[in-house]
Amino acid sequence: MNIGIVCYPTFGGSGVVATELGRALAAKEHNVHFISYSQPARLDFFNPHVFFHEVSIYKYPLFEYVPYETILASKIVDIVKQNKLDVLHVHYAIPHASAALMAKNILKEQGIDIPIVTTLHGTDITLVGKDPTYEPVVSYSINHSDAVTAVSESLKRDTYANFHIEKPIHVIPNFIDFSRFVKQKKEHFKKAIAPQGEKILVHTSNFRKVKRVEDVIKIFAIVSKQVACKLLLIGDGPERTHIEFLSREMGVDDRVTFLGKQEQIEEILSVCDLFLLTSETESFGLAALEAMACEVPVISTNTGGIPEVNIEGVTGFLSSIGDVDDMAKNALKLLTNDELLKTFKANALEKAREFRLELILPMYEKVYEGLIKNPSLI
Ligand code: GMT
Repeated sequence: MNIGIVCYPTFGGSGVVATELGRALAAKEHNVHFISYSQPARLDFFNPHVFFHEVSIYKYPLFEYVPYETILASKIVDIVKQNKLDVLHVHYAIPHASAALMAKNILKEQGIDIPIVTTLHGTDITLVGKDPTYEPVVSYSINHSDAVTAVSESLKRDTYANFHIEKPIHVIPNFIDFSRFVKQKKEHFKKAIAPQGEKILVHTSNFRKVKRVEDVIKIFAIVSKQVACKLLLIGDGPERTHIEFLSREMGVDDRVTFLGKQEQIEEILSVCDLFLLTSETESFGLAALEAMACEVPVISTNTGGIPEVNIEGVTGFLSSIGDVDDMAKNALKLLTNDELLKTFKANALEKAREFRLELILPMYEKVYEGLIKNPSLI
């Protein structure tokens, strides 16, 4: 198939899923055309079946704000025609789905019918999308896409609850590529971070408010009073300066390392003992799945789709949003009992295997094939 993928190029979850999906489709010799405003973070490899088309922004002096959606729609029209795309898959509703629909209508007038698959990822529904500033366009875009997928049962429920949706929504969860995400022997690295054999806790995110990274610091402050441990913070974003300040204020900055954005997360996860995910809302929690694949159990909130990934008392523990005392208590349960920690590490890996690429990729292929062969079946 010739498949177009529209996504954000950043380290955010939707961009990562889109890129990994494209990479996997290309490995099966589908031709994959990425359309984005810059090269996606994980698209730094050569494959003869992968193509990148940059949406270049032309800013006319009259515009105070660049009409990105218009530029994107025009680019999609061009790419679909030039590359004879069979299907267009857009990740994150805003503004990708509406731009795709505009392109679809233009192409229809030229005798080309391009099926649109929209994947809802999370904040496009739970946070930004349901705001009245966006809601009518998001509802319209979902209802007029040819197929709609959501990354968890929870996100599917939220979409029906917050929007007037008449379309079926297919749940296709986030996935993990075990050829990459696997626990590696990195003893030298572990020694450098925790020379006294301290336990290593880790959090990775885009440091937005929704991640409640301040709770990670609060949990660590409680835990590190009882167990010798270190905290690694991976990622960057608007809250980082505030979090650095908080870690100094709470007197834990000597045990906290800010690693910034990292490409080889699996190498870091390989030396970690616990993953902390404190989000206010989280449609799936790809970061937790990546940790679990590297045998790291998860201490998390119980919001959104997290309970579909992190299983209470099996792969980790779940607490109410903001309940840092409970999350610290749960972390200590594992950090003070090596046998239990070992069991949870094995369980985390076993659960992560349910989301392996080989199982999830055919779900997307089935949606594409169904649309191409018989649009009315989807
Ligand atoms: O806010 C983020 O974490 C980024 C966001 C995105 O769409 O780029 O991530 C969402 O999509 C991921 C991939 O499907 C999910 O695993 C994340 O749970 C989801 N984030 C939230 O719902 C906050």
